[in-house]
Amino acid sequence: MMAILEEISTFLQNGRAPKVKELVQQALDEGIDPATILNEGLLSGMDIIGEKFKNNEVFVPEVLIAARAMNAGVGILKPYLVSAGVESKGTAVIGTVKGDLHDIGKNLVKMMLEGKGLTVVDLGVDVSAEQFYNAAVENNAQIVCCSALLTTTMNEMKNVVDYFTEKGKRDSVKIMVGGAPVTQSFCDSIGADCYTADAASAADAALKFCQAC
Ligand code: B1M
Repeated sequence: MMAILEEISTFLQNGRAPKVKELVQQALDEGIDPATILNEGLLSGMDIIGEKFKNNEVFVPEVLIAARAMNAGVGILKPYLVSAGVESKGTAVIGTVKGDLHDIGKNLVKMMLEGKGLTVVDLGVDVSAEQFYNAAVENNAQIVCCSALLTTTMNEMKNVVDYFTEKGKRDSVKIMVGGAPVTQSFCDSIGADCYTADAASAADAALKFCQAC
């Protein structure tokens, strides 16, 4: 791996947001591809923190400051990853499901959707089925994107699907699901429309749905 990407990963793990920003900018100036900086610098650092968190080598405060550094780095990359579409190709509502506060992956999905020219209504974290439903109706959205990072909260996605069914609106939106514990078979079992493993594939799938509308 290139030295600067390793440095980005290390400073991210140490939660050094200003240094991460500076290095991401430097990597861009050196002509390194933004997706490479994201995957091999920022996300690789976050992966290492995740492993350490799992093994009780670091704890919530360290993970939080690493997440803050991650967001700072993504902020610098955003204009390079998102080429603003002139005309909106469709509308998506996005959020992290009820009980779940993880938003880094959700923010990446949002960014990639915007990069494909979709209008995105971001409901943030801890979003209930009713909030997803109300926002979809108010904004006339074609797509609802649910993110979950916990095995305990992913089941909330079933409530989202069921809520749209109860309200008689299930056929007018595509419900997309994703996040680390989510799988294709889970998606099938709750009756959602689409599972994708990463943010870029989510954006591709969302665009296809909008084009088919
Ligand atoms: Co938490 N956490 N966390 N955490 N955290 C995990 C998820 C965990 C796997 C860590 C571990 O034990 N190894 C574990 C979950 C275990 C499980 O359920 N199986 C865990 C736990 C247990 C917890 C707490 C319960 C800890 C505690 O308090 N005891 C607590 C829960 C709080 C809550 O939500 N109610 C908690 C808290 C936190 C912090 C607040 C400290 C912080 C979140 C900060 C924030 O998001 N602003 C945090 C973090 C950062 C993590 C890890 C380290 C990193 C998550 C992350 O951002 N990854 C994580 C360990 C890990 O994943 N390695 C962990 C990077 C991000 C880009 O990936 O979100 O997966 P991800 O998104 C990917 C794909 O999944 C996909 O696209 C992205 C990549 O392109 N994707 C979609 C995501 N959403 C999608 C939607 C789509 C399609 C694709 O379509 C709609």
